[in-house]
This record gives sequence, structure tokens and C-alpha cells, in this order.
Amino acid sequence: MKAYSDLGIDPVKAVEAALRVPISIHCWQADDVAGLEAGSGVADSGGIKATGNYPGRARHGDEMRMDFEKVLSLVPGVHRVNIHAFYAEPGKKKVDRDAMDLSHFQTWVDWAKSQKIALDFNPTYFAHAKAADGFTLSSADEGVRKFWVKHGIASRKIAAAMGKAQGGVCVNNHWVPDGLKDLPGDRWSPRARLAKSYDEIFAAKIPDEKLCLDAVEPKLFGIGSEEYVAGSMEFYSSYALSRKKLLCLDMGHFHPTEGIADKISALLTFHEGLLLHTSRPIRWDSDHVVLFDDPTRAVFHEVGAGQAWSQVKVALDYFDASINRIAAYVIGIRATRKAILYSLLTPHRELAQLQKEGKGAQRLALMERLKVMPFGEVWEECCKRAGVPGEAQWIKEAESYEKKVLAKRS
Ligand code: RNT
Ligand code: ZN
Repeated sequence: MKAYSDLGIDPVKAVEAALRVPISIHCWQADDVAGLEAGSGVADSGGIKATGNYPGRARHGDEMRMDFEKVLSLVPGVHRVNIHAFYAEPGKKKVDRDAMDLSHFQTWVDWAKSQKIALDFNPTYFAHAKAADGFTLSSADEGVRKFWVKHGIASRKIAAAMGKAQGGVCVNNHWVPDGLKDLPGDRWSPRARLAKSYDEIFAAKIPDEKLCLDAVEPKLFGIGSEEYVAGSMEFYSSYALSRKKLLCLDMGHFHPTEGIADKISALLTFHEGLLLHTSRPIRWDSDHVVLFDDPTRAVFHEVGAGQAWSQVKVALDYFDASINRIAAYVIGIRATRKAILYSLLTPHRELAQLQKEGKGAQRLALMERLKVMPFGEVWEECCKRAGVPGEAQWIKEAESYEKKVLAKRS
């Protein structure tokens, strides 16, 4: 700890601040992005794919919630849970995406309240017969396009109602898979229709609109949309800026060697806010479990350097079906929290000052010194304060939960 005080950093304050940054836990790692709709389980539809068949995936909402309670007991700090629309629980009747309302998520809302956590939301524009040809909001089929516009509007109403139930905003993130495997004959029309659809979605008047904070998520390519994705970075960056929406940056949605860290200061010079999807691409948008690695550290380094904590929302987005899913959650959530804490322990002002003074060598020297600081000690303190197991202990709890609960699922 003294090593940080010597640098002018108060580690206790850093820990307290790090614990307060909300991390939104994606519900879809629990069941390999299968969803709860009858006949769904189409994890590989719509440009994304969960690979692996490790036993123990959650098979219904109750198992998901049970798993989340275990996960929440092993991760320090403030968390939210991020629900996708196809995790609706309408009971015996079936409800299609265009007709969903808050009542279909009441179990989630009640559960969140019991856990004292807030929810975020996502419309699900994939894993559906009307998304089978790869186009939703940008579809040339007017019936299909309208169906998804209705779903978008429904999602905003649900998010706002969730916001009302929890007494604070609910982030509603829109991602569509729309794109083509091979060379398009027309790159223009789908983009024009995509903008038109979003304009229709956001024009609809909904109750408690202020409690629904909409974000839009670009992507460079996906499985089956290798050549063309209508909702590219340029498209959504321009859309979000001109329509005052949050822009979502997913760490896996760019060229394989392109990071998002450098984009943060550029975008926040103009945008009001960003939603960050922490993820880990390996050679493609593979959604590996997030680690406390250079790209993740770099993202939160930039947020800290710009003191932009209030302008970013942090959410996780990955799904690995090849390992214990509780551990997959815990590793990624803890890694994200570590990266937040690491940034809060960084003397950003001093680094900026050294740059201003043209002291390039001193700047590099300080950066190198930071890497050998006793970060682990502060992290253990962070876990202790939050009342969760330390780095050597939590995996044992995940193992015993696997033995007792997960191994019994078929
Ligand atoms: C897909 C996007 C999107 C999804 C989730 C399930 O490439 O990253 O965020 O992963 O909506
Ligand atoms: Zn994402």
C-alpha cells in the first residue's frame, strides 16, 4: 500500500471508487445465448456463436437466477444484470417479440429487487424466424422490417418500465445482425432502411422515456456477415451522435488487432456517453472470457485518464460454453473490476504532466514502475472490503457449486 501513497495515490479511496462503478452482468453466458423461448436454443444464429458443450448450462430462468446468486457472492462491487428480450418468461402462453411487455419480465424484476440490483435490457433482433435471412431492421421486406420496429419500441417500453420499477435508468442496447456473407449488390439501401427503422423506434412516445437510455452497437463483421454489416462503426457513430443516443463499443467488433481504448477520447470529444461491452476476441469476434489483460486495462486506463467514469456504462459481453459457466462469469467480472481499480490507482495527472513537459523517458519509466507495483495487495483488500473471497479462494466455491448443482443438470 505504501508504494501507492509514495506516488500520491490513496489506495483506500481508489478501492472505494472502484467498488462503486456498476458492472452490468450479461445474462446470456449462463445458457450459451440460447434464450428461454420454446424452440429457441439457436445460439449460432445471427452472426454470433457460442462454442463448447461443457455440462451444467442453465436450462430455465430459475436456474439462471440461482447461478447469478452464486456469481454475485463471488464478485466485489456494484452490479447490474443485463437481460435480453428472449429471456422473457410469459408463462404458458407464447408471446412474440413484437408483443412483449414488462409483465413478461416480472420474475426478473422481482428477483432483481430481492437482490437489490438494477436491470438493463436488450431487444433481441436474432434467433427468430423473421431474422433467418440475416436482415431485421434493414430488411427489404416491409412486413419483416415493421415487425422488428415494433420489437424495438416494445423493448424501449420494457426498459423504461424496468427503470421505473428500480427507480433509476435502464440501459437498452440495440444490436442487429443485419449483413451479408458475400459481396453486396447494394450497400446503400439496407443502411437507409436501418436509419429509418431506428428513427421510427425512437420517435414512438413511451411512458417514462427518460428512464430508458438507448444505445446502438456497431460491428465490423460476424459469422455469415463477413463481407458486409449494415450497422458498421461509421453508421452507428454518426447515428448516435446525430440522434443523441449512447454509442456502444464492443471490444470484439473491430479488426482483429484493433483496440477500442484509443477511440474513447476521440468519441467522447463529441458524444455524450458510451456503453462499453467488455469482451475478448481471438482472431475473430469469439467472445472469450474477459481477462485482466492489456486491452482491458487499456480501456479503463483511458476512462480514468479522461475522468470519464460518469460518461461510460460498463457491461460485459462474452459467452464460453466450453468451461464452467459460473467461473466464466466470475473471471470476467473480476477482471473488469481489476482493470477499473488498476486505472484508479494510476497517477493519470502526473503522466499527463510529464507529457506536457516533454519528459518522454520519465513518462515511460513511470509506466513501467506502475507495472511492478503491489496491485495484488490492493485487489485482495478490495475483495475483503466487499466481503467476497480472495483470488485463491473463490474457485473452490465455484468447484463445489459445480459438484453440488451444475453436474446434476443434463
Ligand atoms: C453481438 C453483439 C451483441 C450480442 C448480445 C447477445 O456481436 O456483441 O451485444 O453479443 O446482444
Ligand atoms: Zn456486444
